[in-house]
Amino acid sequence: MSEQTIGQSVLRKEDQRFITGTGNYTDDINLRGQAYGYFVRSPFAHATIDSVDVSAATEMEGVIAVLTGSDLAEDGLGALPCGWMIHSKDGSEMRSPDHPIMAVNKVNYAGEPLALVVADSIKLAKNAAEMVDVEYGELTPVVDLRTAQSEEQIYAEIPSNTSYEWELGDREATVAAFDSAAHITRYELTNNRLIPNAIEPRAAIADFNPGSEELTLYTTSQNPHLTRLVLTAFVQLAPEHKLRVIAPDVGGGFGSKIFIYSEETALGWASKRLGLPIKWTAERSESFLTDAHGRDHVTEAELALDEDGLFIGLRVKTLANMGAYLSTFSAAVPTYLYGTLLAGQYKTPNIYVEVDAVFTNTTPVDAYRGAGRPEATFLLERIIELAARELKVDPAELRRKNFIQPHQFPYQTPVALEYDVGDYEASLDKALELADYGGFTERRKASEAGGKLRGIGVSCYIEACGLAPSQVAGALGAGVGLWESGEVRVNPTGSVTVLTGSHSHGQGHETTFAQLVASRFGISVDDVEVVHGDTGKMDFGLGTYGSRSLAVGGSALTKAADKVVEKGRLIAAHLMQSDAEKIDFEQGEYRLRDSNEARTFQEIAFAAYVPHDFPHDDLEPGLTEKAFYDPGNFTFPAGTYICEVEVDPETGVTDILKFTAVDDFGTIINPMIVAGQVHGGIAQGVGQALCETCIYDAEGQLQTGSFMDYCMPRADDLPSFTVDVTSTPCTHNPVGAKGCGEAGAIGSPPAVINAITDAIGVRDIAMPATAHKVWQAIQEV
Ligand code: MCN
Repeated sequence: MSEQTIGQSVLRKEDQRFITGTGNYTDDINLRGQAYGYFVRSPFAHATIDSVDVSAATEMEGVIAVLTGSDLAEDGLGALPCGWMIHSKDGSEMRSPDHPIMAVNKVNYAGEPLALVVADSIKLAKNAAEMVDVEYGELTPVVDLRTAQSEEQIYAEIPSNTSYEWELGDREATVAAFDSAAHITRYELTNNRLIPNAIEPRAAIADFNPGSEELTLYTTSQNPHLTRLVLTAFVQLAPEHKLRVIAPDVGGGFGSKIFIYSEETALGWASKRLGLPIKWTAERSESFLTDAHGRDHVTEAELALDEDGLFIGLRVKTLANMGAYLSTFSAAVPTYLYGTLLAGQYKTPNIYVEVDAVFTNTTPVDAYRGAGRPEATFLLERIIELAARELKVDPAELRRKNFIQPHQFPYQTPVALEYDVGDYEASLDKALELADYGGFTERRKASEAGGKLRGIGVSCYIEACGLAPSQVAGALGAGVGLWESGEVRVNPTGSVTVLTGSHSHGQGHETTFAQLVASRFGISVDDVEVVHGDTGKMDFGLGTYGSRSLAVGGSALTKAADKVVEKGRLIAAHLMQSDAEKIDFEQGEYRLRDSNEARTFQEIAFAAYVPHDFPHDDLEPGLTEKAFYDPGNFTFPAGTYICEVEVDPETGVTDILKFTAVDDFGTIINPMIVAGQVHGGIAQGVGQALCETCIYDAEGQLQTGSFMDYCMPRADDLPSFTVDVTSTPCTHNPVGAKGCGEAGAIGSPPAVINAITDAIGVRDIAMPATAHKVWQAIQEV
């Protein structure tokens, strides 16, 4: 049977088990003799640890051990490293405080773990944790990002609480552009701190086998190989070949499960030390306190325009909150994932950005869906909106006028990136049409007649996905390569097992990667099984983040599948007693050109494993191929989002009436999955714009530590989205695909805020634009 499913909305294979409750999440796994871990955490944001007395807890029945940060330090384990080195503008290396797995002398954020109780049940472990007696010496916490650089030092070795002062772009040229500007628009903004909130909290089971000396860590990871590498090479938890990391079904991550955290690491160490399996599953309140948070910027920006309304310069100064420590990828987020995106879809010739990365006594901040790119897009799409209003021109047309044109690709921006391809006007036009932009004035009148305020907001985003290439990433400070591995194993009956180094935790790889490989071989998607998330099964891989999996992991699989096709051609040539050059492979058949002779893919697979008459030296049995793919560049998805809102002036409640998204993801494997990705991303972006925000009080206590206080968007906060696509296939990967997993979260916040400010007639409103804030703003108009 021949099947071509690329571009078809094949139903998600994995959903069968997810919706029938037969998935296998970390917390579903139970091992014989397993104990339970519970962490003692600091109640203070900033304090010395003067003493830790574990005696009462240790004596409790059912308690196996109470292990402290000091025990861990005695065993010689290293600190948790940051995997990206950033240099300040003066050339110095970023400053990074030691990030202990469990705190020993001092705690630097509320919730930081300092001891691990291991007991026969989770209830016993929790009770015993209450009995651990810690004496703290309270210190003044640094909480406010705006003043943190002039407050008391958190770490003796880090002046001004500043990790690095980074810059990108040509300062002098940008100053000159501003000097010649006909108009300058200024904008100060806060990009609010978010808490990731994946449905499945982090969890782990560490299982040390004293016989084989192998440590198996089942954990909710987006990148099990990276976890293994960091835990072995840097933390010295175990030798690399003795540590197996398995990330089974994972219920969402949105970035927060990329990082190497204290809890999973401490559990692995404790399992080795005690010689028994230990399980830990975060309670939701622990997730709020300890999963790396996202965003949290304070920015001043200026856009310079000439007399024709062309952008001639952009100047940006950002303070980025890093929290108490540099989490695994945090250093790259407000720098190479942010500053480099400030050209957006526009020809702005001069851009200069400065970023100060600042420590505070708060939970560490790292990549969260979009990571740096939503912050860049928000800034740009808001300041352009403001410029359009100041100049009294249509915001959509001001954007159009400044777009990079299709004939200008490849396009080198002034902030390091080279965009390979795009057609921004095509997406804008389609979105304007789908949103009926032209009919807005009439709709506004209708709303006014009903006592409501109506507004429309446009946002044209670009993002860089599939971080690449390794050489460039390395030169910019990355501690790892950014390629991906793939293996295609054709079984003797012609079914196929695909092993990938990327990881699916909601993105549907088991379907889309199967489509990719099945289409190449002309076989059914049902005959392809995608395996991921186990360092014991597949080659080293880099995992999933930065919407890289299809563009990088899918490309590796395409390369491996191509190798299989070529090997199959040799086998077919042998079977049909001809030359490989005369064999065509199409629609699942190897056909001898100009003849009726053919062999199916399945026949070739069988022959590969039953090589009774293979020429001994020339043809190896088997039909398995591997490939590693290191991309030549990022992929650059881009699009236009339009949000239309109605605000009730009596209550300040915003109702999103229509949300239109037109994206260019290049070649699309599964339109339904891609639309789902866009829907999810928009929901998160709308959440940031309307209701989500993380608040600390002056003592560094998290005020939004539960779903009672941290408002997540719900289905009834959202309209039915209108999503569509345009397509300029990526020019440098074999699939032609660009990433889609973060676009929605990147493009949507400025569209929502542009719409609300348009509706109520104010210049700005800070995210989240809650009903209270909107109502207040209306009173002040
Ligand atoms: N796809 C496609 N055609 C394209 C692009 C992608 O068919 N042109 C498909 C892919 O094959 C894959 C899905 O769309 O099935 C997403 O692909 P991609 O854009 O490559 O992104 P990743 O798979 O690398 O996923 C990472 C991305 C990120 S960075 C975050 S954060 C995020 C997101 O995906 N976290 C998610 N989407 C998520 N969705 C869920 N349900 N849960 C998360 O934690």
